Amino acid sequence: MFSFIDKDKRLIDEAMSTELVASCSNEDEIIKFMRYSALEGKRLRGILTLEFAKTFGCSYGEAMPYAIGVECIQAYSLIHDDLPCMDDDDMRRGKPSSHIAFGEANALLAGDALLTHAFSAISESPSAIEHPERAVKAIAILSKFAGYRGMVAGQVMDLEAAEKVVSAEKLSVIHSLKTTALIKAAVLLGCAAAGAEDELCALVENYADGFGRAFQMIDDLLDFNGDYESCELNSYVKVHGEEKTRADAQKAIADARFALSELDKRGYSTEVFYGLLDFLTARMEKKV
Ligand code: GRG
Repeated sequence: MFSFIDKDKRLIDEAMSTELVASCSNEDEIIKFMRYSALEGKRLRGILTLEFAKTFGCSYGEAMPYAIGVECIQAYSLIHDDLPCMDDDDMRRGKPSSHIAFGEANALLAGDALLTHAFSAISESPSAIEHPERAVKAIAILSKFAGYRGMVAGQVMDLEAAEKVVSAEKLSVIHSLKTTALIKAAVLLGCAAAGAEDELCALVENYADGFGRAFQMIDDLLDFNGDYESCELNSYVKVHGEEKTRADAQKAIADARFALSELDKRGYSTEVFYGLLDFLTARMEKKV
């Protein structure tokens, strides 16, 4: 049912593996640390980039550096998020976190190197030579949504929210910055790779908004073990309860579907994007 996800994931995995190689012996160690964390994951953000680029007329090959860019940012954020000074998690993507495997300093540096490489992947791509304005736009999008106006701001607020009870309104802002911002960046990178018009970018951003909200709610549902006492203060389930979280996730998916229907009306092929929403629903129902 989700074979297109597996196919795109394989393409991104191969491209990341080809991208992250040492060009001289000085780079061996840091490349090893980067590859350890960056060659894993579901690749949902990279898939969004590739598929929106394709929908608006750009080949997978041309769009791949943009997908690599967003996946490098994703990998860096998870390495840093796992550090003892942040969420302090020993396991990530089914294996020991970067700082457990290589020590805290090396994990910090692997994250830094992936963060900075995201911008090299885009700016050194063939697309940047042919369409420099698309690459510049993509870099502006990625730095805005991943930085202090997006994911990093969300992380700062999230750390605070882990310590004290937060209002529903504040939690919604935190999740939109911490999680939805990078998902918006992913879809907008696909638009930028294809040089899509602003009107289309706005519709696609609406899709990402519903997708991102649902994604975080479902992540919180999957983390919930049925015990509200031990549930994290900054979890959607803790603030709203399990039943409402499920209902709100369904509503957010419906909002994303509505955004797609606007693209349908304009004649674009959107089947894969409905498929990705079905994947989120299947995740919520623990079917994938
Ligand atoms: C450290 C600057 C900085 C930011 C960290 C993304 C983030 C901010 C923290 C990660 C912690 C977390 C659980 C965030 C919510 C978003 C989320 C569920 C990320 C995990 O995304 P998946 O499930 O991961 O797509 P994979 O491994 O598939 O890439």
